[in-house]
Amino acid sequence: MTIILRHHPFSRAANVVWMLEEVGVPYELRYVDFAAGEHKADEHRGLNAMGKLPVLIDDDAVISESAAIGVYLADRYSSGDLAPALDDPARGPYLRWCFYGPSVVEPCCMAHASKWEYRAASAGFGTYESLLDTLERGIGDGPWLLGDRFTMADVVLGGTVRFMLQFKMLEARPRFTEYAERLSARPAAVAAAAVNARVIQERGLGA
Ligand SMILES: N[C@@H](CCC(=O)N[C@@H](CS)C(=O)NCC(=O)O)C(=O)O
Repeated sequence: MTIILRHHPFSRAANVVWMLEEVGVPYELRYVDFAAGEHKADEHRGLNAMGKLPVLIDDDAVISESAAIGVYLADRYSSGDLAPALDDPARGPYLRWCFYGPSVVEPCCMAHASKWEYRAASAGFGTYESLLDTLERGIGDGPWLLGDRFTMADVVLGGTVRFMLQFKMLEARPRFTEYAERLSARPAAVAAAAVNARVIQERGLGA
């Protein structure tokens, strides 16, 4: 069975295309028309009750949540390479960075951009300053989150960093922008950008 990605190029599904290109497995895109509300229709809600993209279907496995999709793909198709093996000590920091995107970076950047008032000690994502400093320290001298070793954590968290920088929701510290440039230069990221651009053109979604 070919992997199916329910996709729209202006959604987090665009980053899942990059995940698939890194893993190197065959896949098909199923366009979900946001403008027509297809993501809120019964067919899609049956796969993800949130009515959101992305959703990945791999035979009997149906996975939503971008970070979960990345972890799934790396474990299933790139164990020991894009995903450290279960008994590899690198698996700890790997998982930490995979979860750091959705649990800290996304809500914290949103809270900062929207000027939410909250108690940082109670909110799991803490303060914006601590996020910036933690991320900067995590990237360090790079080139990747695990040093010389590129993993799916770079696609999961790196995709979020690229998005937040693009929409100016993350302070453009040099370590962040240089990391984003390294990520964008990866052949799989270039291939994914071409796939997403093709869909934009085919569907007449360009400006
Ligand atoms: N936590 C989810 C977020 C999914 C999400 O918010 N998707 C957006 C597009 S990037 C969406 O489908 N929005 C349409 C809507 O909520 O109506 C993930 O990481 O996959």
